[in-house]
Amino acid sequence: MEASRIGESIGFTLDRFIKNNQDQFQYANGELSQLLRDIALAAKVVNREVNKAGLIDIMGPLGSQNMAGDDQQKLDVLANIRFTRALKKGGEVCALISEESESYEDLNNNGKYVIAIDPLDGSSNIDVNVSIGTIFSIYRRISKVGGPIQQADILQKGAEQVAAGYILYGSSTMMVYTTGYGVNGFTFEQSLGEFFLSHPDMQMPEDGKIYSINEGLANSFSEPVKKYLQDCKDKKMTARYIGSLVADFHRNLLKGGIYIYPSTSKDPNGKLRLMYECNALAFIAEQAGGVATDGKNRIMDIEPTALHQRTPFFVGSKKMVKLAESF
Ligand code: AHM
Ligand code: MG
Repeated sequence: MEASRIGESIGFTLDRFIKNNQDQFQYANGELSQLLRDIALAAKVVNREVNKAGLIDIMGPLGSQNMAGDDQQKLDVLANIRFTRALKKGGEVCALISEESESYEDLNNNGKYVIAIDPLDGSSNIDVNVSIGTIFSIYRRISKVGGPIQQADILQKGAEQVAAGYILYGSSTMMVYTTGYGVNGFTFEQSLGEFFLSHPDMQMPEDGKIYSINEGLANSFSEPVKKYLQDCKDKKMTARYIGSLVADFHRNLLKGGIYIYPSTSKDPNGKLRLMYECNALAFIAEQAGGVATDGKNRIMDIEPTALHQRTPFFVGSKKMVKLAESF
């Protein structure tokens, strides 16, 4: 180690960062901060489970399916249990919407927040040691605290999010979140068991060279999407597709790029879920200077009508998404 680095500060912990920035939040009385800390704690537990995958019997399919008909993996179910438990104990959340459950779950009638979460996205990558992620959106409850949950609490559009983020279980584990004042990224330091601020005020490059899409499905894309892809090839852009939304998004956030999951002839609304996959990433993208649309409309302006509603998704660097839209 260089002499000048001896005694160097190891930086801000997530906890301290949340506390220091609490006043930015218009209803600042510590509850949203506590909620973010609960999420971080559950993330540490899930991170531990993800790292153990392969050593103990937690990989592979559970033999059941979630409501969308996807095969549930053991780790999906485990992550759902971990996040639900942490948020229930924390007490700040009245209702939890999860990819893993058909209906929302009542957690605490006195909670002021509603959360929509995909506890472990990219399940097909679990067994092969490829990055996976957790995605979350947080809303303020609309109905009176203490009373029953209303439909209006649950089906809020993305523009109403008060915070959103993701955890990426990758070559290192990161938590990236926004409360509407920019985007900050924290890297997990295993030996200390803490997230540290590693990526302050993240900005998505205005333009980029990476396009991320499952091109194996190209025959079933619409003509404009096919033309846009041809344009990417004509410009000799770089194709990168992990098939793990958080990882693909995170790379494009850092390097500049576009992620597309368009409508296909089989799935006219694409594959991704508005409430717990697209809205959170749209909020983060916009806060970092990027754009998120369904090809025509801003993702965060879509009024949800169902918990598990799907939407085509175009997200990434501003110029790239605008160009894709122009096709
Ligand atoms: P999941 O919620 O069942 O894990 O599916 C979502 C995942 C995303 O992470 C990823 O971007 C996409 O599905 C990949 O889909 P495909 O295999 O059709 O390309
Ligand atoms: Mg998912």
